[in-house]
Amino acid sequence: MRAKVKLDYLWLFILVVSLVVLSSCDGKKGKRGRGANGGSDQTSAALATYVAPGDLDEYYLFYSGGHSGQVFVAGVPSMRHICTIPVYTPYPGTGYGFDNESKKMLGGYTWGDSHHPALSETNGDYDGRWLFINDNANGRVARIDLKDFKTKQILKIPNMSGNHGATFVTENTEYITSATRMSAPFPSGKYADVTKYATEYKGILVGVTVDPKSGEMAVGWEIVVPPFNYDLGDAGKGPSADWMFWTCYNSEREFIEGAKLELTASQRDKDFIVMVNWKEAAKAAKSSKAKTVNGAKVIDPADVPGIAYFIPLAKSPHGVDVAPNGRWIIGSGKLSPTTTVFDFEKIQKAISGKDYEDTIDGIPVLTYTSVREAEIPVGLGPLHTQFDDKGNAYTSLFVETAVAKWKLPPYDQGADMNQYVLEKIPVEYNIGHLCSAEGDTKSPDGNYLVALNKLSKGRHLSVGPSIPESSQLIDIGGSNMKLLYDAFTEPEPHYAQMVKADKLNPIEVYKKDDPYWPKNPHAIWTPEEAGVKRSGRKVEVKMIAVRSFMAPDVIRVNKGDNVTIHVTNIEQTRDELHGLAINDYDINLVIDPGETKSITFKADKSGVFAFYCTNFCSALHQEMQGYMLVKP
Ligand code: K7E
Ligand code: CUA
Repeated sequence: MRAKVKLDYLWLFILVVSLVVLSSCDGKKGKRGRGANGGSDQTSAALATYVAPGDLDEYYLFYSGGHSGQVFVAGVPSMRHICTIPVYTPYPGTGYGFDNESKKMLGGYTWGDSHHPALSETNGDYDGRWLFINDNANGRVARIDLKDFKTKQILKIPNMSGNHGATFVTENTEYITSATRMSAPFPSGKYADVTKYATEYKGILVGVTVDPKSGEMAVGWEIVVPPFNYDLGDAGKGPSADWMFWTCYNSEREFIEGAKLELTASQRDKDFIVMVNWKEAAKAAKSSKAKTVNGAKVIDPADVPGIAYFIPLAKSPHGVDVAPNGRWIIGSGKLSPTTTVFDFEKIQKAISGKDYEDTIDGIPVLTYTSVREAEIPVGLGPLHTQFDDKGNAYTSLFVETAVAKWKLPPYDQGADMNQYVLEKIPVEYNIGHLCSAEGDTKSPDGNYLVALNKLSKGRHLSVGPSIPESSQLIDIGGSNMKLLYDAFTEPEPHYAQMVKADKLNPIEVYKKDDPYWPKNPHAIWTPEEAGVKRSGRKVEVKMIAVRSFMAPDVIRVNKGDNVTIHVTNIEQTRDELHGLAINDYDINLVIDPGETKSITFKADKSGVFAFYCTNFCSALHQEMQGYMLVKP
């Protein structure tokens, strides 16, 4: 059976325009540089981004690394890359994924697909404590501690298939959001053919709780929803603080083999935003209405009236973004040339008046015309929206390859909405997300905006067929948007977070006995405590590393022994890292000052294997070595 596909003209038009735009990106090398901007503009742009040697940037920019599974950190306005934080992927540079603890955290996976970083918030403002990020491929969320810029927890969410609608935090980091982009048979592990898609496949919306002290994440509740594709999310603020919002497409609830989802999922004029009251969900999870499935408290919204609602939105939406005041909810249907503003006050009125146009699987659909404030003709391919401090919004236009600046409500009665689209700036090329300074808080700074572009053709020296992603820094502080700088990253930033640098307070070393960090039971601080202990076939080594030796420097084991080495770097000086590499054993630990790391392995190759410090630590760094003797 084939789907009856209604290819409307707008859809065709957008497809054609997008192909034209994509193909015309080629070969415009350097044109914007000298031609369009002019000399004096270039000088002022250069000055605006120049951070003199020894000076510091004003903001941290945390980019997601997409399928690299990492987070990239840059400074703004210089846009210089400062560090890479490995999250879902081993990273030899920091030894991540090699020691026992981080290996265990990775849970056997070698990669993840990180899309949406979210800074923790207190009272709707970034508090500089943690950064959360999702894994779209393996249904996980992770927490990075911003005291040491390291991944501290990876939580696998049960029943999750494609965790894309994550991570977005509530006003006081009570919850982070998660949602399935690809519906699947529920509960996970169940088998059902795709021919049963409409009935056996389900989506889930998830509230992940965050411990206010430790940051420890746990699955709070899961809500089973119709088999749509739940895409992007955002948490409410101010008046809408108790709610979470996600867009969804494929409300046709079809997956027809060979019929192309891009067509079958674009038949209806409208898809939806789904909104969930997380306070009500938390209550329901504790009640008899919740069932435990694969360890998660699962709620059927049909059993809990008032927990969830659908809001109709132009078809195939991508981004949903809550304005700083929490009243305007902005959704963008990527096949429509408009972005839609919903009024949370009207939403509340529609809910209390039961002003529904439909009900789907027990979830009421609010009447579109009752909750919509306005449709803004921003341009072609609207995806995501960010905000400034002057009541303006900035929407990325993928197809038009531009950023549109427009005015948030109020609007004059019956006015031509075109007048509220204030300005557009082209970007090179085909923007996905954008990120403004402090953009997800109640009080964005309104000075910088970064366009995260999908294509960068011809904007840099060629490096073969696979080229870097482009990020463009735009000044939004004046009356006109100004392009300041092109920067490049490895694949593939989706979203980013920009936070005032002085909100973060990273440590310089792990101070001995600092109560903030859990005590490592294997830490030692003197050469006297170091040594090799054997019990049966188990060998345990306690090692110290300090400029410029390792103790012990000889480890004798027998072939087939199970060996564990705990290394403590007893330095208390900043940036005095030591490494431990064991030749031919694929072992690579990197230990920060004051840190202890462990590695367990089987000595399965006999012979003599040198070990050494990998991190250049002093003039006598080369001398920091020893031998592991594996007796046949
Ligand atoms: Cu790339 Cu947010 Cu995953 Cu849009 S998403 S572009
Ligand atoms: Cu320690 Cu090099």
